[in-house]
Amino acid sequence: TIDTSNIQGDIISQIPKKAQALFFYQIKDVQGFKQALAKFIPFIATETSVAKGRNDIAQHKNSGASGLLNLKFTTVSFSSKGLVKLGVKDDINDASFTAGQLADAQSLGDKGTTQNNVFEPDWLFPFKHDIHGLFSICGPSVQIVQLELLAVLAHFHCTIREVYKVVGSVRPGAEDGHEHFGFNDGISNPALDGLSVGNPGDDTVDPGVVLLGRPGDNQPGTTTPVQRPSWAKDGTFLAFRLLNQLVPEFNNFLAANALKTSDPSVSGSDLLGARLVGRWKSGAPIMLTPTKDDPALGANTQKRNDFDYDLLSQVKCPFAAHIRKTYPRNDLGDESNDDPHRIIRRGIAFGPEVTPLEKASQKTHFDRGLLFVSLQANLQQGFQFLQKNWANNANFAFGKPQQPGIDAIIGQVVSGNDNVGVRSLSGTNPADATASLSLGTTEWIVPKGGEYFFVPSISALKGTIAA
Ligand code: N7H
Repeated sequence: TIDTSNIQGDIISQIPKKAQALFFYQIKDVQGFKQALAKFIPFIATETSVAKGRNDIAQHKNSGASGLLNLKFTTVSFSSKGLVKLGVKDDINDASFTAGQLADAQSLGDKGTTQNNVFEPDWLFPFKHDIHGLFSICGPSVQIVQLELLAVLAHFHCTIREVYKVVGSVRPGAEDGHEHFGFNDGISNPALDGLSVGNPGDDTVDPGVVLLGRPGDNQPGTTTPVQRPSWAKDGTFLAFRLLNQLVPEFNNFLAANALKTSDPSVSGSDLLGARLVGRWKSGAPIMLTPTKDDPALGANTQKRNDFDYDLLSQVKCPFAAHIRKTYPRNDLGDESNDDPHRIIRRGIAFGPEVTPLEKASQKTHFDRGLLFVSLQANLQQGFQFLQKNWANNANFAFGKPQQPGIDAIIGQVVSGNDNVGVRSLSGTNPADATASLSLGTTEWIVPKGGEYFFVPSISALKGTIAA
């Protein structure tokens, strides 16, 4: 059995959140920080406290009480540089974590410039410099998470220095839970065997796909466990990506390339959007409803994730639709072949709604997008594999009658990679699967920074990191 009070919140099950502050910092005073951290441990959200919070929120709702329950959930994680700074120098055995995400930016396909053979991505300044740690604070409103962040910062006081801060929040009204392009998000995540129960169609994977040191935390392609220091058990790696989204430009592209529809009630740009993502804006999968959205299906947790793909046909869903690239289901043969490459996604939207001026000018003026967070026990098998080997690789999934092309949403052209070079995909037009659609030169998702973090267990915080 696994002690869920030893595992930080948001890993096994999602923290109930309407807003989330992410605070990136450097550690200035190691001893002072360790002392402050030791005292802070009882206030860190765990799977157990999150489960209790979720119950309290449900009871509050059922009692008919007004307003949102004022519950905050803080979690802590550290970059490789942060662990070293804190004197934790054992090899955790994940080369990508140790190198940090900046070293990875070019191979992920992020744009940038090369000078004297050194690649510098077009990231925000703070992400091009050392980040040691991350506080994440989830709560029922932007104001409440901001206030809670002030309290956390007062506690750590001058032991740390801010590097970057961003506050995400769910979008207003009916857009709650939808990302900025308008699509319902957070629908499909794997369940962890023995720890969580999914909805029909959610895959159940070994706990070690996410938790270090648990069954399934294996060397790629083997059943040999990865060697981890004992304190790393029940922690996970967090891949953070600050992803701007160019919403008016994306909508403009959909309108300019609108598909012909047989049903006059369906807009051709909505159909194209759905085929690029693999789901309609409601969340209904196009495999189950290929010609028009079905909002009741999009809201039906028992049905909306329960489907497979047509292995040799793009009529219902393009091979390179975003959700097909990032979780190919039966495209990989036996579904267990996906297992090492499953991630838990816990992102949230950030930035304002599109303004009338932006809509009219079809040009983004304000930063908005996704604070992408994925959790996995192995960064190369998880986040990186999805981005590099699948999304960016025009030939994936292999063995299809047409070359799939790159992931229509997150695919990035990597220079020097033979498999890519062209931002296009096939199968977007259900009437002609062989036709290829050029996505043009404007990438609608613009990486602005990121880092890899380790989310330790409570016992690792007590016995190793704060000690
Ligand atoms: Fe994606 N989007 O709005 O288009 N994603 N994603 N993602 N994504 C998913 O099924 C989106 C990104 C995955 O299990 C949905 O829960 C946007 C990265 C995976 O069938 C939508 C951005 C990576 C899944 C979006 C973005 C992934 C998934 C459908 C960036 C990994 C589950 C909702 C701004 C490298 C697939 C759902 C499955 C689903 C969108 C980023 C991966 C709507 C806008 C960087 C594994």
